[in-house]
Amino acid sequence: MTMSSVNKTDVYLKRFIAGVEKRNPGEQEFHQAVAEVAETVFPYIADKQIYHKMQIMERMAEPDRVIMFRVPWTDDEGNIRNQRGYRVQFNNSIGPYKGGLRFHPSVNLSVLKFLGFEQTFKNSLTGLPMGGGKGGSDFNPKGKSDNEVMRFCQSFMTELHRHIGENTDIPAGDIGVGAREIGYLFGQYKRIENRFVGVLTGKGMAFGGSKIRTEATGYGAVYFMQNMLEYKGDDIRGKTVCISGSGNVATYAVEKVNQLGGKVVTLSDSSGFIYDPDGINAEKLAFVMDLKNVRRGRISEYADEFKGASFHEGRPWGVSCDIAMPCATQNEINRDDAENLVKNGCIGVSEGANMPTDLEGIHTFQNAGMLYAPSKAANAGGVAVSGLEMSQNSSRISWDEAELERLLKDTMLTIHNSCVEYGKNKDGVDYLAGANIAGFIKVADAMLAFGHT
Ligand code: NDP
Ligand code: 2IT
Repeated sequence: MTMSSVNKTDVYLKRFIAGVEKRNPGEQEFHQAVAEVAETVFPYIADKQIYHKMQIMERMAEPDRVIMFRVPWTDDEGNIRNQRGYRVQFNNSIGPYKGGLRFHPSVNLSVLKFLGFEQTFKNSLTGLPMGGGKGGSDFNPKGKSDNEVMRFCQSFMTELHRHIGENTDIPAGDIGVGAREIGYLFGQYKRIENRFVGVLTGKGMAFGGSKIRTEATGYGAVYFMQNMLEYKGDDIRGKTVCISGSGNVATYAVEKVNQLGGKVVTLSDSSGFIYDPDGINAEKLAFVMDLKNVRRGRISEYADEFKGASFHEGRPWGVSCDIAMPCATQNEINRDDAENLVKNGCIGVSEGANMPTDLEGIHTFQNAGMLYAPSKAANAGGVAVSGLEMSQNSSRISWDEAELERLLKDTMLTIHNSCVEYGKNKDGVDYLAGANIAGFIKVADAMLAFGHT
């Protein structure tokens, strides 16, 4: 690119971001996600006038539709409670809307639009025919009884059912939505519609679920890290890993790191983190899974249970490690956290959570020459196996575990190689640019084919 084309790209980019900010006032997370993609896609399309003429990025930054609804439910004391439910159907250019549901008090339109936008690119990277969507509620499952969670899920689905379908929009889990919630949601869909179809993924094995789906996001994020290391002639074996979160993604990331010969020394939740210099082995991991999934307790209990482990307030990024895997939530690594990781010798980051690193944190990693795997590539294993669950449901078959794990592993390698193809430069691989551009091309070309839609 010449100097003047660089300047022109910069002008277009700034104008585009300013437009997004103006049209979506106050939606900080959404602005952040769009800016992160635009910073790498605008230079790529600088000399491809058709994408500008057809306003592709402008249209991609606008959800197809947003559905917002009231979710009344009754708590165990008989009080009527009221929550807000959402489904953001972001883009169905390459397949039906697909993406998780999040139940967390922080859920709002900005958060779900950022997640739906990201999901569109992520799903494109998987190579499967899935568009992007996301939904959820500000309902807080923490401290609620099973019956309260059930009544909430039933009320939520009583509205959502009319907007989704196995060929229209297929939700799944995310923060606060796991096996228990998917069971209640699926049961209510089936009851209202009187149809047994694969309208949700992450289902239980007794009613159409897929093997490996529960493990897929965490496993996939570790495979992605292994792929980046192998590309440089290195390996995860013997590496010390800091992981945040202690939910679905974090716990299965621990399991795969252990299988590949690494050592995980931290886990966290919203109260703080535990540090275990001896490593979180299979026995300790089984304790964490029972604690989080069955007893629904706090990660601090780990430090009471295992000698040598300690609990600390805050986030785990001050602990010295070779590899960091944020697997809790968005914006959990800022510039200070990133600088700490670099200073302590961390060489690679694989994002299990969605957008866990803010823009300054990302630039810090990139300037330090670290291996940085953005979430839309690193955590795509979860939705990829969801896509395989959809295939199994529609053909009424179920594949075995070995086959699904092979497919997951192959998918993560294919995504890695797409990032290399579009992100390779003189200094190595810019995985962020590679993921954004590779994800963009397929969706953009489908939109071009549709004309002015
Ligand atoms: P879970 O609900 O199973 O676990 C979430 C974990 O993150 C908990 O330990 C939780 O702690 C912690 N956490 C949540 N919010 C915050 C917060 N605001 N501050 C600090 N800690 C927090 O969710 P998942 O493991 O499914 O999801 C984790 C991340 O991975 C999310 O970003 C999600 O979008 C992403 N993801 C999930 C996929 C999946 O298949 N499940 C697929 C791809 C991405 P606490 O209990 O204290 O709230
Ligand atoms: O962010 C994600 O990719 C998910 N929460 C999983 C979505 C899915 O449809 O499996």
